[in-house]
Amino acid sequence: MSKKTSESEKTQDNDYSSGKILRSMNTSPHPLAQKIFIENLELNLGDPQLFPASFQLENETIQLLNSLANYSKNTIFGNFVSGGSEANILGLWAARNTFRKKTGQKTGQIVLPETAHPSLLKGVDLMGCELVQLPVDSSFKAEYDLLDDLDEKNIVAVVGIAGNTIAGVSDPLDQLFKIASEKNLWVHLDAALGGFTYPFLGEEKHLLYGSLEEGKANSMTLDPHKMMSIPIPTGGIIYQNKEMIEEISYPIPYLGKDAISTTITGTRPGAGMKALRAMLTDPNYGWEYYRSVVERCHNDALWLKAELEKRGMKVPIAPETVITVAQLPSGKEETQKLINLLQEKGFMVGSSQGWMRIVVMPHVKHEHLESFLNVLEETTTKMI
Ligand code: 0PR
Repeated sequence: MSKKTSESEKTQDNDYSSGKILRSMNTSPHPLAQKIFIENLELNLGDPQLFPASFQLENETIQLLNSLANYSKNTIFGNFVSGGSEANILGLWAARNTFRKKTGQKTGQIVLPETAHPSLLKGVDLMGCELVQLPVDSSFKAEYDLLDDLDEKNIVAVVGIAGNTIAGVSDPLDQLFKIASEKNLWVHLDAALGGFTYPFLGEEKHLLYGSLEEGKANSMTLDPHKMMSIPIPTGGIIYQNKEMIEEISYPIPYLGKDAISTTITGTRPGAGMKALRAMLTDPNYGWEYYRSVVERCHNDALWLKAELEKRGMKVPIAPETVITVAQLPSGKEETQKLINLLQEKGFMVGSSQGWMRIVVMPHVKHEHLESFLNVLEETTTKMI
């Protein structure tokens, strides 16, 4: 590639350090995470015979995460994968195969809130299951009462989202767990955003505390390349226990007796796992460092709500995590026009179902939001 081409490609791409990427759940990798990631480019977690120490470390890192975030008081099982999408597909795959074993039925229904990330729709398609979409209320939360209208004998899995893509809020998980345990349903939680935001916010018994224990979720998506600032690609899938993955465990005999693949990809990068482990165990960083980052992002999302309201925008909910959604009082179409104008000015804000979404990730600093508000004010004044 000529120097010229690579430079022009670079200038066309957006850069997190500009402070203008306000819709991404990804962020700039932390410098320590980046250093450790680069040092581990050879590492393949799909080959435990060649990388026995790292294979062991993967499990230890999953248990470390669990002990810090308290998803379960028991020993859990999990893998580092390519991202939230692969993790969601794995959760549905494990659910579908378990359903097949339990019922002898080939296929059934997967129940998802309307706010589900497209990767879950891909998962339903790949599993050859029927999609049942649940409406959400005015706070973007799923209405699980409607599960009572379905025949539980046909349900493969029900999904709950902890920190949804549109508004960063969580579905009513207590209600979901209650219905699912009465009906004995597999629950998959998509905590790609919430897995590493809720544990840092609120009381000690945060929203996901104990959520991977018996009678609650069977599987849960985590995504360290979002809030944990680990380089892409680093996702995670965790399960209540090892039994959950029995039906998706494939021995790889030519790689030795320990080689049992429980993920979609065979060759699997371990660099992200190493980077996350380094961040969690470094005396200068660790869990409390992440708490300060998440608290700052959450507080800025709350501050932004108030500032947008001062400027006449409608903000339907207080941010639970790091996303602020807003709309112009003149409605969805005008809001979409505003989003387009802001994008022309370089501010990449999110757009979903007529709402403007601002995602306050670690690369978004308070002063970036201040500049954004100035441009927003200028733009809305001209629109009237
Ligand atoms: N689950 C939830 C709740 C998500 O929001 C996302 C992605 C995923 C799963 C899938 O995760 P992976 O992207 O790791 O497979 N959420 C954002 C989205 O697609 C990611 C994103 C990234 C958005 C960059 C915008 C952007 O510029 O909406």
